Amino acid sequence: MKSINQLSKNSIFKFYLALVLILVVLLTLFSCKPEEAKAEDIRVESKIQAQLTSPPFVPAPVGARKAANLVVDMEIIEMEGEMTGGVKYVYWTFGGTVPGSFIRTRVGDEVEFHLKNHPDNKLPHNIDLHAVTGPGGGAESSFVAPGQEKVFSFKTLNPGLYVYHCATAPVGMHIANGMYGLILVEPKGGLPPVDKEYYVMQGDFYTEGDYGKPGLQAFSMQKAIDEHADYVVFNGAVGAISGDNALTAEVGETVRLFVGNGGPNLVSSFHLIGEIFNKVYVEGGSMVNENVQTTLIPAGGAAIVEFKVEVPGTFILVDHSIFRAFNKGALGMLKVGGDENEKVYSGTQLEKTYLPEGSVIQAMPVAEKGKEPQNVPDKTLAEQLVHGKQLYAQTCFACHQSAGQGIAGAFPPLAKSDYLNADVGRSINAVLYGLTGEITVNGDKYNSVMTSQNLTDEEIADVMTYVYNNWGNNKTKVTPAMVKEQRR
Ligand code: HEC
Ligand SMILES: [Cu+2]
Repeated sequence: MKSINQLSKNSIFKFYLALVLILVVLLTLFSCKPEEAKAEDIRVESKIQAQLTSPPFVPAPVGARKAANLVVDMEIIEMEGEMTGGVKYVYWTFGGTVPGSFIRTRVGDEVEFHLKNHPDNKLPHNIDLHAVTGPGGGAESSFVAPGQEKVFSFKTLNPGLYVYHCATAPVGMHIANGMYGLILVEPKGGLPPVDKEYYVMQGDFYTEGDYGKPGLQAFSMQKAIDEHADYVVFNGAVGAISGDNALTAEVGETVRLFVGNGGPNLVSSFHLIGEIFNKVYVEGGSMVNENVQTTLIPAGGAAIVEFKVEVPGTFILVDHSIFRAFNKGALGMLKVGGDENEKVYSGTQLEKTYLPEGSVIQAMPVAEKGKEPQNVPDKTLAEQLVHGKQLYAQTCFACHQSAGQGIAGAFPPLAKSDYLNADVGRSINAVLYGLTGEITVNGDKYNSVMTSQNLTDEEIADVMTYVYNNWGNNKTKVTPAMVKEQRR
């Protein structure tokens, strides 16, 4: 029989043995680690030319590619472009687009950056890449005059999605004119494969004329300082990714959006109406959040969002600071094709009148206002135009926009609208009772919903007269009697 003393000696021995074993295992584990070299020590074996793409497209994934010496050729171009129908703006660009060309790298790449300032440009520029570890993110080494080229190199140390921008004084002005874009640093082995990838970047613009004021619009330094944006847009212009330019996908596909915010001032509450982000790489870094409705993208920041599309339809990208979406342009579209899936979404199943028990209200109370005394003399055209302009700003502006130009793919134009000019009764009807279903305006198809506008006969007459007597329309004078005739 063992004594108690012997027993405890035995277990103490076993305890020490176990401790030593654990230490040995840990040591061997750590000594195997050097394979995961520090990013700065990753060796590059080959030299390759980077493929750059214009938004909304991105270069092919890096996949299993080894770290390389990656040559980026970026050309700065100052050029006139269109902000929205009839509104021109002089953009300063990296690669001829806003946002600038997308750069796709992987951790450990040695990027050899060639920054070229086109000889026709008027100003010097440079580039600050948030993916760079070094003074100014490259800005100091890349300052380049028109007709010159600068070359500098950097090693990509941290995986993530990064903003780049010009940082030449006045910095705010260079960014406000469109000098920003995204550079992606993929982790070793690449990001998980998906079916579709797109590049979207928000920016705010400040013009001398207010939203929609036609003509070549100069940059307004004062509005920029006051942070009073006239335009807040995705990919540099109103409608850049809507209508015919919408992003596309098919039911069942997984979509990844690389979303940046160039600012210069505003942060984006990025949201996709009718979808939930399955994954968000928060702030473009390594932390992944799941099941997100709206993600905040700081000025000078980015996020990667991923989602699977389950049902067909048009999904609207917005900055959920929502006046920016409907009044300043921050609206894009993802059109998803494929078969309906009623398990996920039914569509309207029933539509009928809702009459609460005991209710005596049979019609909208405002409809009563349609019964106006007939002895009121009609207003003059001038009076109608003044009142109509006011009504337009209150009721129609949000969708049809300040100069009746509409928003491509979402709200049809009232300016020079063939639909409007062809049939005044039909147009009055649209305002009285709303309009749904497919219509064609100036050759473009719209299939959306305009709600009825709850206006009196006189108000409809005035606002329609205003619309008909502006923006190249046929100058019809609409009277309250004409509106009354359309009431059913
Ligand atoms: C909430 C957004 C919204 C508001 C507010 C709105 N509309 Fe519309 N409007 C639409 C949409 C969407 C259509 C297209 C409907 C469709 O696709 O069938 C449309 C169509 C029209 C059309 C026929 C198409 C065309 O372009 O000629 C007229 C005319 C019109 N609206 C006038 C007005 C007037 C006048 C007002 C203000 C009193 C107004 N709308 C307010 C969204 C709106
Ligand atoms: Cu610049």
